Amino acid sequence: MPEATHVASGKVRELYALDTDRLLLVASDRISTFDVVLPTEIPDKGRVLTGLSAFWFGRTSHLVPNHLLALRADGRSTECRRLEMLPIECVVRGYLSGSGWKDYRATGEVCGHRLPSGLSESEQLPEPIFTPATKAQTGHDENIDRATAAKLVGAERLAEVEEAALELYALAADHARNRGIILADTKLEFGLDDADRLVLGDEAFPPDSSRFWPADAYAPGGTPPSFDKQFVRDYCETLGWDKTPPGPELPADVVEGTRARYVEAFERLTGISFDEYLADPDVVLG
Ligand code: Q0Z
Repeated sequence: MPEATHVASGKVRELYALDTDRLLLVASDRISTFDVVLPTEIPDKGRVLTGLSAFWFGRTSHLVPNHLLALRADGRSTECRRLEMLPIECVVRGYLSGSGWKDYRATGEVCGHRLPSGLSESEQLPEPIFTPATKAQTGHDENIDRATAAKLVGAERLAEVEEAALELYALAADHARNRGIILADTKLEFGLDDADRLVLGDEAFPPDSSRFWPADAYAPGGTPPSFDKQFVRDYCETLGWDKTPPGPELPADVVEGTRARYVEAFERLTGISFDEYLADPDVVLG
């Protein structure tokens, strides 16, 4: 891609600079499970994630402006405004899972939120909570309390970010729930534009940075199946793999089943056929 300079690689995405003000985010078809990128790709996964993100950017810009400038015809690349990213991950949790469940079990709190006693794993919280985390360069993000987050971004900015993140989550979780999907939690990233205005960046509610659970299989007191990755996880569990790199190749039926789940998530959440998206990605922008 001669018109762009590569600036960063994520586990499953690449970031390029188009010029001083614009970046290109490219979502690959790579998939990770148990934090390991597998050698087998899921066809169209990057397009599903890009299309879903763009769908949410289009439907939330009245709440918070976002970095999206344009979708490319390949359906997997997003041109976006270059921001000065805030040094925290903005996690919102409506359900008690992952590191939230771990912290709650150990302390009764998550990021300084004291929660009712006796909650089960994956239980819905009385109300969604904002649980910021540090951005770890390697390894896992670490949950932090409000005072630590305020040191990183300032108390005023933190209050603004918390309000924005909670509003975004409420909108997306309500929309998803009406389509049979529980959005258990999500990780958002914000940045500042050249006038220091708060802007939503990176991705918005793709299954890679949110927990999606099928509502019809949900029950508290365990780990509900993941809407998108459950076939991959189940297959990996049959292998006795120790979850350290390299990960296993996936057989064709696991690839096909997983692709179908991604496409189903896209179609349920957007109400748009995935074929329509492939023909013209801008259909998700409404
Ligand atoms: C996003 C990331 C990826 C590796 C930087 N609008 C923006 N302005 C400035 N920086 C970013 C964005 Cl989105 C930005 N990342 C995350 C994405 C590969 C890392 F595709 N890093």
